[in-house]
Amino acid sequence: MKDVVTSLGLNTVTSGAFGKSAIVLSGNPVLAVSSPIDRKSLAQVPCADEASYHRVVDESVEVFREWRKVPAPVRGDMVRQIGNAIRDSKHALGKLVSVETGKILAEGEGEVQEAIDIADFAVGLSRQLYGNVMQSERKNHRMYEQWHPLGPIGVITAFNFPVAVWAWNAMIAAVCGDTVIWKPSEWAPLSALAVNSICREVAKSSGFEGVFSLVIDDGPSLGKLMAADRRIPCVSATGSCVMGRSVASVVGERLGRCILELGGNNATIVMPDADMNLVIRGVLFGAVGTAGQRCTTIRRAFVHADIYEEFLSRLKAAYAQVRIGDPLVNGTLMGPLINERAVEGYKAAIARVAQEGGEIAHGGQVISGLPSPLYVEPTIVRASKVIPLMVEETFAPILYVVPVKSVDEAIALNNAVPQGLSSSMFTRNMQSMEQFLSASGSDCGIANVNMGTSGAEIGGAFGGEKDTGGGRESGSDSWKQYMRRQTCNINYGDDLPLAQGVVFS
Ligand code: UN1
Repeated sequence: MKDVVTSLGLNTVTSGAFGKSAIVLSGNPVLAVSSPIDRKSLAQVPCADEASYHRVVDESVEVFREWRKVPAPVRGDMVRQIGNAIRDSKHALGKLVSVETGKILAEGEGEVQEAIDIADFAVGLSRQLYGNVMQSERKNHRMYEQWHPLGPIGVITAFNFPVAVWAWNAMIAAVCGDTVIWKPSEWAPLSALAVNSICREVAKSSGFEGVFSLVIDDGPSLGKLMAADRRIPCVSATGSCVMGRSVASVVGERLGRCILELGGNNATIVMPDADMNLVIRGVLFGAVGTAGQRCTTIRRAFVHADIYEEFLSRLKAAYAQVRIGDPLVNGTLMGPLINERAVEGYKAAIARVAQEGGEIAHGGQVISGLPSPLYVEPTIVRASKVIPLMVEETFAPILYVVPVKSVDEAIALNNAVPQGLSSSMFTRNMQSMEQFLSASGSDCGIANVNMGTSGAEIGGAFGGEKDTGGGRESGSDSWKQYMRRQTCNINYGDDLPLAQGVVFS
């Protein structure tokens, strides 16, 4: 397992702070990284301290001053080369993601593909940073808007998508003319080091190595500095609602910009006319994939009473087939949770199920006899009505299944949680589908039909409402958040007409 760490040169990391170049850190705390697969040590990474953080940000500001002047399509060409370089290392990076986070190899590689896809998207975007031209009400006047680079973007990422979510921000920010300062999760610093060094290597040949900087920390301190840092006009943060609230209040206090992608508590609705083969496959991937540790994981299923028992028995049969174990082995569908704290969260939720009136229909145990104590059974909880546990997001593979009688009831329950990231409905009925997608339907940022809640493509804007934080990343027009809009008015006449017909003479 350590082979991939060694092959990427991560066994001898000497810096956890990269600005225009690597900053030598001596005497700083060291982050001990081990794999959740077997809890064996992978590497020791020096943490950046406050002084090196400030140096990195100063350098990022300095690089930004030049990078913003490079024509956007030229910036796009650098991102094209980055996409290709990541493509060349797709297998190694995918394996590293698996080793570091415990997700299965197919998902590790899928995540790297997501980074490649957003790089490709960003290349095209670099020629399409369009502004509008408006019709002026004044004679001989022209009015239009243009988009300028914003500045260094702070990107705080979570452990579960240690490459893709950063890439959603970084590839777009780079073509927009911004620089990027990355504070990855202390639970997945190696994937960040590897992908960041590939990007820096490519950027170096264009003379802009410092477009991508990185600071590694063993806790939230540097993220907090970043939130308060006026040199960073925009902070994009992915993680828990608690973390997001703290980042948002500090960034808000200084009137900075925030892009938040926080907790999800996603539901799927299964109608009696659904194709059950699709349902079972979709729910299995959505609830068990990445061991339930995606922000888009299906955590709640509202299933029509007419098919409730059939759904449960077919899903239980599918869960019984799930191979749990080493995520690098072909055929494994579920690897370990990220760490002991996650297992504690799983156990605490399971312990509450019976107290709250639910019943474990499948799973519910931590598995012993595997190479680390972090493997748990994917769990199905049957509940005749919503129980308080379902309102919280437990970052583990626990699915609550509740019977419903109508589309209205299912939509109301879908919306009855603080979070609003993703949602889905399985149906072949056009009216049910349109009701789910209507203004009085799902209140989430993502609404899918005949598929689960996870596995979004990069082309759409990704994010959610309410406690999910309201941010949108990745495709569509998310790029606008990484730029500043300027409305320009030009008078090419010999008179000075005033707007609204005001006469001032
Ligand atoms: C996340 O869990 O933070 O839609 C991101 C998905 C992935 C991204 C998940 N493309 O499931």
